[in-house]
Amino acid sequence: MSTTFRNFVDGSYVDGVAEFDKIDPVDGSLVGTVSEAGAETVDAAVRAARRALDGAWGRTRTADRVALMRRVADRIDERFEDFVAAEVRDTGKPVSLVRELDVARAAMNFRSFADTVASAGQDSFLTELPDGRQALNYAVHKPLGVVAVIVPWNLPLLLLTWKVAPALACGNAVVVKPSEETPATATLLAEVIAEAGVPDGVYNVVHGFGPGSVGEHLTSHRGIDGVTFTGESSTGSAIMRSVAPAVRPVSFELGGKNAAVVFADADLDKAIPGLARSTFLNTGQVCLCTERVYVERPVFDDVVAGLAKEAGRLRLGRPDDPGTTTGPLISRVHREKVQSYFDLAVTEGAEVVVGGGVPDLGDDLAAGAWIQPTLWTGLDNSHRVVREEVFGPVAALIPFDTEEEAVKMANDTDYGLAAVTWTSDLSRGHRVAQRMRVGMSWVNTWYLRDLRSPFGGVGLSGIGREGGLHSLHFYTEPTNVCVQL
Ligand code: NAD
Ligand code: 6OD
Repeated sequence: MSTTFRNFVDGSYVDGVAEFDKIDPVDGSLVGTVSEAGAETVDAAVRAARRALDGAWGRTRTADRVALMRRVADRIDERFEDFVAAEVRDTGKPVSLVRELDVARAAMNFRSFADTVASAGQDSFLTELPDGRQALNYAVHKPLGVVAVIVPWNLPLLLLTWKVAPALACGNAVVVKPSEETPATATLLAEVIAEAGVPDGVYNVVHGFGPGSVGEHLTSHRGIDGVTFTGESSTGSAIMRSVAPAVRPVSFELGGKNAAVVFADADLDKAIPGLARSTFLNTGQVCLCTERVYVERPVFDDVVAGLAKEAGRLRLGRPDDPGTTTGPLISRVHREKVQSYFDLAVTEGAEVVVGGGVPDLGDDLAAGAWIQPTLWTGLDNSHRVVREEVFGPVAALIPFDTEEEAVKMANDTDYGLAAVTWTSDLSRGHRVAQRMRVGMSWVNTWYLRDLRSPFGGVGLSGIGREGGLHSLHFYTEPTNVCVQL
């Protein structure tokens, strides 16, 4: 039976103005039909969100919202396998990965932001004037309002809930636009949020594309009070232009061209599997993935050989096969982009250590979006494939001779999202990690998360930080109250 993913507005599933197909990247089969929202659907969603804020939702106590967020988390746990199935169908990721990462984090996002909001304090100041008068200054933190939440396809539920959980915990109402590639989990979350008791109009979903479609209708709507967005840097620029006339705040988590630096003193038994994980996890489709690996010259050949061996161990296959480690890319369109970088790398003089093409996985999977994990040597920072985000399972390995040179090469990028330093020298680990011009700098690990920590990027990688209290800063507007005593 074919599924239709419908929009969710003011507590009901509604049709939009057109339909498009959602294709399974595993084998090219039809997952279902998506109901594309029109400008009027977006308008209805924004108005519903405003009504919710003006009504009972706008008067909820923090403690009640915290309890609701915990109920949403519990309900996600109860419907865990439904979310897993939906995410797997949309993305083609291995089931094990979706269980461990995507769906587990969705519940954790709601619990973590419930805790953060429950325990958040605030500053107050006793102001003393020269003439002896005193005043008490404090701030009330009000919800930002109607928040547009626009998310990509690579970690659809994880990234959606990373934004929806703090937004709702702070008392906002949201209009969510999932990626056109991954409509399923945002739609299912609507059911779960309603079942948990969140009132109508607080969580709305509009499906469709970006430019000239739902994304643009939403970001240019005068009824929204802010935009939180995760996706490509160029989309971030377009959204900035769209919200500029109304001067709305934005929080942007954008692209990356992340570096790993491996010093000769690193424990290679840990560094090489660590590099394999940071390069190939989710078929390289994590914004934090490593695409540049700088290796101290004495261990360069060992690291190249070790990482190539790890790449050879990856098993591409159907999501429900327990042996599968690696799924397809999200779509044939994205594969064309990745393949264009494969061609460019060769033109730019790369030596292809492993991969570089499309695997033959048999007739069943021939219509999928499969790609080979790929490693290059023979490139440097002047090459486009070392400067532009590929967003696939690829890395260029480049030797270095001094710590100074390694830091300089790692920081020689327009992006600034994440970095990894592999070393056994603790002082060097701290020193190099701090010098990285990025939002997140890991040492001897990668993508180890504490949801209270600031998350975001510098340069082309974003604006602002989310996570813990940083999220609360974006999703609330403080009003300073000054009372003369
Ligand atoms: P994308 O920018 O193409 O799309 C993201 C979302 O924006 C989608 O829902 C899309 O429909 C929408 N969109 C596109 N154009 C729009 C417009 N003009 N107005 C409003 N909405 C618009 O990104 P993608 O291809 O879905 O995701 C991959 C990109 O996301 C990569 O660049 C990756 O690095 C980045 N990303 C960054 C982070 C982070 O935390 N920094 C996390 C995940 C992904
Ligand atoms: O783990 C997170 O909270 C997060 N925002 C991850 C982003 C990954 C990018 O693809």
